[in-house]
Amino acid sequence: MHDTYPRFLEEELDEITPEEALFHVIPVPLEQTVSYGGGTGKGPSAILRASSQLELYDGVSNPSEHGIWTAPPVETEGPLSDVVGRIKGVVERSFALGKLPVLLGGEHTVTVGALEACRAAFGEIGIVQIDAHADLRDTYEGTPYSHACVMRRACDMGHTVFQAGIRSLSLPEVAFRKSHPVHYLDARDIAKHGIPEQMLPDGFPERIWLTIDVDGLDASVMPATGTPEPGGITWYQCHEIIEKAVSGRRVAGFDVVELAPVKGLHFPDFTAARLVYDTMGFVSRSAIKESL
Ligand SMILES: [Mn+2]
Repeated sequence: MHDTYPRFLEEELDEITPEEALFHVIPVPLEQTVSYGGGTGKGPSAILRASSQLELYDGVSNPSEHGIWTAPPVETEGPLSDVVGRIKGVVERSFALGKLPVLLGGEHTVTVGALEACRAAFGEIGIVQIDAHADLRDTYEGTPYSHACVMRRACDMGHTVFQAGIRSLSLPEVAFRKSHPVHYLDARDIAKHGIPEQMLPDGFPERIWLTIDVDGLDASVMPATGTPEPGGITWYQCHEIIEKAVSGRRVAGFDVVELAPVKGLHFPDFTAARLVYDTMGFVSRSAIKESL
């Protein structure tokens, strides 16, 4: 069966043009470097289908008032350098319209295209990552475009990284964090001490990209992902991290990646759709608005 790509919240919202929408939802069904469990290629389609079950009210506001447009899926066949270039191009088109791209992965590599677009449009910015894994490897299984290398590429581009929820690191990644501008709030520290009032360090860039790997959440909340780790953050800790990351900052865009749907288990798909919509809510309420 072919994956279908309905619009985000298709059953609730009338179709609008890219110019009318703040949020540009961009499905990127990339699955090429997966190293453990597969299925991330089906993530974007599952999120879009599950989004039809969302309520427009997110508990605080109606994020859809700002307009949500859904792009056709990005072509993800072919060499990864080409795929990353296509993602960069799509994100740049959203930036050119003054809009906020929302990428649906797909494996975490999709973020590399977005971060290249950020660099071209805005220069060096801050990257806030929610994840179980540091993703700071230089190469993994022979490619620099592996999902395990995404934040290393961000550092190569000169972006400043803040990572939250991490609980899986290689020894070279531990060393890299000490010698580069990588800030972190690991899952172990969140479990012990919670999330500090001032979460991002002094001097962290005002403009950010938010990248949410769903495996940052605990597996009891999010079992549908390829490389699970025990001891993840809760749903409301995830909310708190997102809110503290975007409050008073300029949000270039965000992505939600690494959902690997499990046949017959639909709650994780809905959880991912809700995460996308709730993040739109935090961004539309708390971020500095440039393009509303
Ligand atoms: Mn991860």
